[in-house]
Amino acid sequence: MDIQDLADRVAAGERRALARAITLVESARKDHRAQAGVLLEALAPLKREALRIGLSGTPGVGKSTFIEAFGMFLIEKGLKVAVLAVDPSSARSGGSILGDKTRMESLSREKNAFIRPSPSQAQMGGVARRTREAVSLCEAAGFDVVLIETVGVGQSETMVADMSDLFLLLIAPAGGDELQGVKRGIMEIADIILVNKADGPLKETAMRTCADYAGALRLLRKRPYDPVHFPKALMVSAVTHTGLPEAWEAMTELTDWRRAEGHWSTRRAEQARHWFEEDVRIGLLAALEKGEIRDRLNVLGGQVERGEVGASKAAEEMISHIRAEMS
Ligand SMILES: Nc1nc2c(ncn2[C@@H]2O[C@H](COP(=O)(O)OP(=O)(O)OP(=O)(O)O)[C@@H](O)[C@H]2O)c(=O)[nH]1
Ligand SMILES: [Mg+2]
Repeated sequence: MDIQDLADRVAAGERRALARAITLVESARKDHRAQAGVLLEALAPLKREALRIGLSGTPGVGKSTFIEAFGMFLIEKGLKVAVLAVDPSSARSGGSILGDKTRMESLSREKNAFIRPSPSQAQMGGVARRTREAVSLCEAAGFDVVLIETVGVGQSETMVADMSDLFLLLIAPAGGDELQGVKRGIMEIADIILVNKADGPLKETAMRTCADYAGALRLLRKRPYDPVHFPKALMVSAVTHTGLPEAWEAMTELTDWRRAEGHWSTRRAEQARHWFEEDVRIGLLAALEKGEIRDRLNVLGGQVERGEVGASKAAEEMISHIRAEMS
């Protein structure tokens, strides 16, 4: 494969080249990893930046429908929109991809849109790296907005928030006790909560739900990277498109403020550092599973099992062994 040619075509915004490039960064094969590295290095000097928007919400809340509507809204504003899905749980079957095809029908036909479904079954570490690289590729290809969608399970929300400039949480209208169903940790990372399905008979419930969340957000500790009135809760309807301009306005207001106050670049720098350390950690953990080190772990593990040596003592010995191996 000619990597420089692929880089040139990605840089020219060719969607087929972008799809191929993402397939390359998704591959775990050693030679592909090396090529992916060359590709990303070749594109880095472009220094193109998109607005990275993380989007989460439980199954059925309307993520796909919202992305279709909001994506089209952005495209009508003249923006280029990429959509990446992250689903490390493999909880969803192939059915939802089929569902997405019908739910993102207009968007998938747009030449200024690019939609990429989630790579199948992988652990969080691998998913994070691949998604970050896919985001970089979309930026290099000249997309203005990259939407990173995740279903609300496990650690995936924190992971997506840690690679986004803006994190949206989509909520369905529901009675009061539902509020407790949303984990506090998720509330704390949300920049904007969107109560979806604020239409038809659900509208009144949506209004109450929105007020409940607005109240809950006010009770959270103030974050230094938020202007007044943020984080906030808004109502939208992915079906009738109500509230989409207001939601976009809120996103723009927040990101403009963060840029002006220096939080945007600080946050990106911190995120880059976080992912660097995370990759080192993942690499070290992977090294534990290989060759001589794995053998040693097994031997010491057996001794611990048989009560021949204490767990802490064995761990100390293991770590000194690894240190000696590395120096
Ligand atoms: N009334 C109403 N229904 C909506 C709205 N948005 C989505 N729905 C409906 O809610 C259902 C689920 O929508 P999806 O967009 O597939 O939800 P999702 O969050 O992508 O679901 P998963 O992919 O399974 O996680 C569909 O029947 C949609 O038509 C909305 O704004 N109003
Ligand atoms: Mg969906």
